[in-house]
Amino acid sequence: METGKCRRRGAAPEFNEECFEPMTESRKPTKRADYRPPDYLIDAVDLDFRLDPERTVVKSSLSVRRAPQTAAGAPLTLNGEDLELLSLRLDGAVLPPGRYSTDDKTLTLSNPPAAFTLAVETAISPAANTALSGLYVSSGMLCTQCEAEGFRRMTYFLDRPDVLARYSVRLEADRAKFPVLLSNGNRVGEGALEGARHYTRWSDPFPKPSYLFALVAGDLTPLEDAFTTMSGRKVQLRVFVQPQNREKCGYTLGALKRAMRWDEETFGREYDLDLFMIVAVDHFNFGAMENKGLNIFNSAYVLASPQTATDGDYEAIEGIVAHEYFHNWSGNRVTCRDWFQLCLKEGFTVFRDQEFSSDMRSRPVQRIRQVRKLWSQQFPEDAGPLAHPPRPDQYMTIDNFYTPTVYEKGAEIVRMMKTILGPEKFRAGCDLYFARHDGEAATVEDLVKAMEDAGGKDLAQFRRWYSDAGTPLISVCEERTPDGGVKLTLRQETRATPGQADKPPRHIPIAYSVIGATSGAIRDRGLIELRRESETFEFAAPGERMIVSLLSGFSAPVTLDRELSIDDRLLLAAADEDLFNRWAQTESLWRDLSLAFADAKPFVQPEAGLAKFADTLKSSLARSNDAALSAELLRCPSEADLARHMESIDPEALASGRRTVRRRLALALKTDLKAIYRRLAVDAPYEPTAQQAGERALKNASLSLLVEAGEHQLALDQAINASNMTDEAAATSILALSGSALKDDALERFYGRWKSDPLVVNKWFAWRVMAPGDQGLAEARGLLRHEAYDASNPNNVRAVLAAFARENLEGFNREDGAGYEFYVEQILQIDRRNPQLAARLTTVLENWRKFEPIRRKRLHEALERLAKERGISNNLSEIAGRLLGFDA
Ligand code: B3K
Ligand code: ZN
Repeated sequence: METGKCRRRGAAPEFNEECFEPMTESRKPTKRADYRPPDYLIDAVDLDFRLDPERTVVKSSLSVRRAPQTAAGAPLTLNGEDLELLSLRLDGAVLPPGRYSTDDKTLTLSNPPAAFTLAVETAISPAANTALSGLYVSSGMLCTQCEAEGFRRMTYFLDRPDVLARYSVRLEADRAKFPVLLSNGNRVGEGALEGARHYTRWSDPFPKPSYLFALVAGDLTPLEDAFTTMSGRKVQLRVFVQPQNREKCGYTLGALKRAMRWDEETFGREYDLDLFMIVAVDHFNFGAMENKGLNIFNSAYVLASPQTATDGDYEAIEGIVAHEYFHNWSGNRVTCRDWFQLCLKEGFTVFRDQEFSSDMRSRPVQRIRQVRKLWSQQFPEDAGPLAHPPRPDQYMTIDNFYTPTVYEKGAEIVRMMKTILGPEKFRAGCDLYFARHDGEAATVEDLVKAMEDAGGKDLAQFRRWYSDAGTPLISVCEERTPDGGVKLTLRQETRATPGQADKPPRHIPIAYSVIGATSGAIRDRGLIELRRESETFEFAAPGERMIVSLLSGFSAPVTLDRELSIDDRLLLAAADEDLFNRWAQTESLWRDLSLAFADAKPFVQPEAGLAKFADTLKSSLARSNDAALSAELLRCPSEADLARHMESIDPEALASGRRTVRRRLALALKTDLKAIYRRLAVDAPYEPTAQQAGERALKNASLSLLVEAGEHQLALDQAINASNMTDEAAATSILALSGSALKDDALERFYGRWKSDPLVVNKWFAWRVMAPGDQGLAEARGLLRHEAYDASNPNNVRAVLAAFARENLEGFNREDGAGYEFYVEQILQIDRRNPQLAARLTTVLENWRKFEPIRRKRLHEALERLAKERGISNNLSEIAGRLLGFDA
């Protein structure tokens, strides 16, 4: 029995609130508290696009009316950026210059009537739009991205999510270059025009905010299917891709149909238009976009064939297709009142796509992947200078708030509400929310209120999850009671984050089970609802010593600080009924042993611990009947994952500690791993099923350790003979990252084979920059000049620069600071073309204060250089300022 003392952590760290945001007269943050409903409403919009990559003319006719609360004569201010204003008419009459004014961000009508039609004509240049926001060119096609504030880059508008209008759209373009012309809703007309041009007309019956508008023009081919909804309506489904890719979108179409059926069965949500379209584009700032009826996707999340996509790619496609489709209700039918409520649509929709993937695949393995992502992306954000509440209070640039906190923690908050209410009441809460707010722009508060009303539970304290930043730390103190039971004292504490010094206690659901230490039998299970700063819970003893397993299924996004003996940890790793917790114990042993061998964390008798851990892994593998789960058990956390647990990051020590533990365990398990590898190496025809994917994952996890134990040739043979991309990519990347003498051979073969497929080449770029030792920088520099590298494509930029900075801990964080200098140079160049991408790349440096002093100093210098550069974008300046401003 552990009898650790109930400890209190040190005082909250100091922070300088004034430094949170570098503020000047001209740059003031937008604040949530300043929200006011719009002064004017726009009921209908008629848009007419004369499309041309060099100069597109946009005619817009807006039916405007004064909002009930607005005083007569109040000015109307529309948003607009980078626009050439050609004409402006009010109720048909040209507006004289004295009746309106413009600046670089707005157009203001000084004294408009109560209701009127405003006709605006603007010109824009899609070809010059390198920011990929608004209307731009990608591989010869024209496409839009309007969320969050891209619509204003096409025409003047009330570009805010609480202005919902009905859109009708006419698109006109050269027929040969742009044979397909698409927009939201239903196609209601088309025809030929003089001069080899043509047009289509679209009408969307559902009022929507401008961020959900979309258009696409290009030479595209659809893959088509149909879906009959639960009420018997037939919906046409079309996935549009460039003609050469038509064979690669069948999986996407199937995933869409599965998502549509699942949302009916699980949430009672039915699709509402007669047509649903997905379009793949090559140049895209993120994964995909949920425009009403016309989702636009990064082609990396549409195109897949067994030869070119891995099991991981298929899984990502399924999840993202579902995510965007689910937005049709959680985001489109019920949208956000303002961008501070982003988490309302994103957190809820991530939760919905996570549940979908869990139903399609292994639920425990999906939970492991979700939590691993949370740990690697959201926990560091919460622990550093970019920490912010899931519902932020202010922003300089909303683009910078599409964060792991809004998405992943947002999903965890919805999951906790389900855990607290139970599945039936949670579903009733969702139904109530959709029924109450259909067709409206809602708030986070509206969702919680619906849960409260339907669930009959007070969630007042729970709301702090939305308003407070930071990850609660729960210290666990255990004592034996006189009658042999266990008394657990749980104390919660959340450290200060930017702008939030004091953190009142939160309402935290902690699922638990009680396990007999000798028998391994489950004695009890239930849910603790921790509400106070410190609370004690007692568990009766049914005859043998018990271990209480806490946080089953990772029931809350918190960190546990708990001392358990190695034997108790191994018992939980072997016997916990909760498979997530079984994995979590296993992963924590991989981690703590690696840190021990890196001299970064004490471990009682690490040699003995390693030997016992090897035995537990062997028996877990022997007993498991879930191959995907076994693969997860064999995975040592990455160097970046381990670094998060170091007081002062020393990349070389970490790499060496991790390598030692992997090698020692690989040698101890070699016979078992070989047997697994041989058993699973049978080459069945490839299917992207969860079952087959799990088996390939286990085979390749075994291969990875076998290479660590010296079996390099096995990997090269697999790379050469593989009949699918999963096995080929796994073998090639294992060699590339191992530093094996066979690595160059494997990488050369791979490129030679796939150089004509840009999506596959992105994988190869990432492996090259992840080269072990100090080769990464030279590789990254070289690849920026590579024949296959397109600096205007964010997928390429991420595959080289983000992979280098995020995944190559040793190579990027060289002691001489050359990695940082290179990275900052690149960010500054990218910022001139694409500020969203530049700012996103900069967030990789959020953990700069966690490094040992020499690297920390160099990182500080690099960040200061960024922040001081003249003329950088607001996006970049906000991130650089926040990184430098807060000392966590
Ligand atoms: N809603 C989009 C993200 C838009 C990002 C804008 N900077 C995709 C998604 O989350 O579904
Ligand atoms: Zn989303």
